[in-house]
Amino acid sequence: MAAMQLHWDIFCRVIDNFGDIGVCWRLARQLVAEHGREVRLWVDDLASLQPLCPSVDPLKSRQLYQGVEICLWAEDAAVDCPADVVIEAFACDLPAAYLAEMSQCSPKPCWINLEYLSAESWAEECHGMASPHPTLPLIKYFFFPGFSAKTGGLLRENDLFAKRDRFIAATPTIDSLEVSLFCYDKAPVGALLDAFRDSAISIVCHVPPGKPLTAVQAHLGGSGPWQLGNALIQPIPFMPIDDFDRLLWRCDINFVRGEDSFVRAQWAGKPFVWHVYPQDDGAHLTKLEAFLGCYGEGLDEQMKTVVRRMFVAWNLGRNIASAWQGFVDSRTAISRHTQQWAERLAANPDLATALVKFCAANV
Ligand code: TRH
Repeated sequence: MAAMQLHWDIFCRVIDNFGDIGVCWRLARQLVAEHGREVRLWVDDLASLQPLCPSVDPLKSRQLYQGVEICLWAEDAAVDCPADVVIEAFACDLPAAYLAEMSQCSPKPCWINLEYLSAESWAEECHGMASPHPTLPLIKYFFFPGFSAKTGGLLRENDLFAKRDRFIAATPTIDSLEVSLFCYDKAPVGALLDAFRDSAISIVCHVPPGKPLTAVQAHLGGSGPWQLGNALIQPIPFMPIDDFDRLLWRCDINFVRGEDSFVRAQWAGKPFVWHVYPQDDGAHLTKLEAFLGCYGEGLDEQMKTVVRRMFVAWNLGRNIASAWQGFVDSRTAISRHTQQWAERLAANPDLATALVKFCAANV
């Protein structure tokens, strides 16, 4: 029986937005809470973690929070004694000195490259692939999150559904349709707001700060809140990460983006619309189609078309009014399907558990 790999280092280089750090924070916290690991989370930009975890002090180079040792990954940071498992998040490149030290360890640390989430089939083919370092006696393994048992699965805390269901049961509903709007600035927000304005049902739309609110303000002017016909467009503050889950659980329809909020909306079991992180070469549209292909399983052809039209309209910026009308008219059926989808996904091991098992098998 391999010795328990107690010490884990997670390295996170924040590219932009919040998803990189959101994913790494969730993983670090879960490894501590559910797997008894001692985790150091090395982050090059603590200011990006602070909005998600307000108790984190962005000026402290080392701090312990929720059992995780949060370390500022400054270029000259002395990253001492490599851990038993080293997670290089999103191919962020480990510090050269740390890599050299890893090569001196015996046994060698298990070195994981945690990849971005994709529903594309190549993620299954590449999941678990070993890549020997060109000059050092080290092997890096590619670990792909995903929606099937042939991948590393998705981040999911073991009490997530119970917490969700308790919250929903205890939260009074309002007469209006509650919508959360978390998107990139290139989303066709103006067209969506026009559709909300013309809506026969009353809507409350919650708009977080940053790119979503900027896009709303560009269309409506001023700083809000705004009453557009039956729709109240309500700016909200950026929430701590667990409060954001509760927003997704409370709303009837969630517009989400990137990777982490995209996954959390699926766990919420409510209709959601995904704004894919835009890529210049259009690769994000391939990611979108791949996801629609697997999420659509179990939906009848008419519903598949309704969902696809909404996702494509939102990502391509056209036909929003008609796509929205079809989507909102079908929200009950889509909600039922999304709950079943979440249950299906939860039948796979969660990503943290899959990682622990993979690393134990690749000491
Ligand atoms: O912020 P994002 O656009 O992050 C993106 C994606 O991760 C993308 O895959 C990556 O390539 C790019 O960064 C560099 O979207 P995402 O992934 O949803 O991450 C947002 C995080 O912010 C998520 O963990 C939820 C959290 N959040 C809060 O905690 N509170 C809030 O109020 C809001 C709006 C978000």
